[in-house]
Amino acid sequence: MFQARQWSYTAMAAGLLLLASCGGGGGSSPTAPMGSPKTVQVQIVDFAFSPKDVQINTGDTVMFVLSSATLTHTATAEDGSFDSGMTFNKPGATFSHTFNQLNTTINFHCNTHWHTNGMQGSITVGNGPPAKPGY
Ligand SMILES: [Cu+2]
Repeated sequence: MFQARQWSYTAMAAGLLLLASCGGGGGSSPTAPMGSPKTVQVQIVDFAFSPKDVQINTGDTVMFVLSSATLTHTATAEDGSFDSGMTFNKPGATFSHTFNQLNTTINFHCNTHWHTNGMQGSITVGNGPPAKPGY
């Protein structure tokens, strides 16, 4: 005779470790809120700044570049915040200044050709007021 034996197996789930990875959900880093500081070039061509009026944001840099053979120029702020002096001693010479002001307009000129050639310009930082008339 046959005895049907039912073997009950107790399945022992041993050693199964479910490793739940903690994702956190913060994968993507936000971009810089104000954007990266940039450098704007102003060429000194003959007896003029080009462009003569520049719009930048706080933290940006303006780099003046001598692009002609005349050497006796300066880039001088009327409020004294920067002054290149006679650094434009050869074509390609540069003078850079970083503007950390908020909402300001800085009028500047060339000391040598300001009155004779109207060699002047303005740098508006953020929402600065309009440049002085003629700048
Ligand atoms: Cu000049």
